[in-house]
Amino acid sequence: MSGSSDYIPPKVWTWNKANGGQFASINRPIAGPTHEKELPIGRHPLQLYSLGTPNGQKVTIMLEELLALGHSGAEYDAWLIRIGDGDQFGSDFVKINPNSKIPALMDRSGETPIRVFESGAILTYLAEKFGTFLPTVPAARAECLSWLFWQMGSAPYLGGGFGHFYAYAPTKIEYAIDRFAMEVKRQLDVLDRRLAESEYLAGSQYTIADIAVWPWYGGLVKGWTYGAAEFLRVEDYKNVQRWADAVFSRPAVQRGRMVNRLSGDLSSQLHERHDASDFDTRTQDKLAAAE
Ligand SMILES: N[C@@H](CCC(=O)N[C@@H](CS)C(=O)NCC(=O)O)C(=O)O
Repeated sequence: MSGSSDYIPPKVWTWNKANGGQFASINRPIAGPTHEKELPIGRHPLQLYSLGTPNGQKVTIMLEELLALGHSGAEYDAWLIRIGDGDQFGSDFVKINPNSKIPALMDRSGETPIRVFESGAILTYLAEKFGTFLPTVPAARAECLSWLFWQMGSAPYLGGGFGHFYAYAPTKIEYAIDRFAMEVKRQLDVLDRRLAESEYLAGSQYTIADIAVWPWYGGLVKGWTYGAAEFLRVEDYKNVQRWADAVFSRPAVQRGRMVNRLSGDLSSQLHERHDASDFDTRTQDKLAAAE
């Protein structure tokens, strides 16, 4: 097995700023703001500061689903936070999320603004505020929250573990890739077995559990993530494939996936969203480009 077996950890770890990794310029061993920066505030009750990564998509999908149900209180401004440029370390952003990660939400609908960070907390907050996508019957609610928290605990192995070492690390370390590929395949099998017995993760209803899990694991089985579809043989997970297609067929999911997105086909990127009509503008741009 190939690896960096010549490395012996020193007695005390020190911060080697030039370790060469893809995220070397933004990763730090300390928290807190690096610079003063005011965040913009739009006209809607909800102000979202985010980026269209899987963690960011969870919230924009939820907001688009709420709007599709007619909840006008879910109108939102989605501002772009460029994590590659260090926007997450700006003073105003850190006041909303002391953990300096997207997504971060400010609810300005009441007298006192309410901050919410961590995507799972944001989904739960919105589900409770609007009374939907989180079952109230105890058994179904427990199932929904179990899968929601499963996602929060599992996705770091997929993103920070497998994705990091397979796609981003400056050297390919067989031990690390092997360890995390095994875990990700185990997680896909967990989902596949659940989705063999249940239409959606929490039961027959689409809930915030599906909204949280889909951007990570739906994207993975559709071959959108890390260029790893063949390596992980994602076509084997038939029930996850069926569920991923069903979730992606929802117009709100397709809209939510576009918001704050900086990669992929240009016509699928809506860098900021301040009005429902912003999506139409995108569609018109697409049609104009095709002419
Ligand atoms: N557990 C967090 C994870 C958030 C997260 O990892 N966000 C990433 C982008 S996907 C980020 O902001 N990274 C910037 C950084 O680490 O400095 C959540 O679910 O909200």
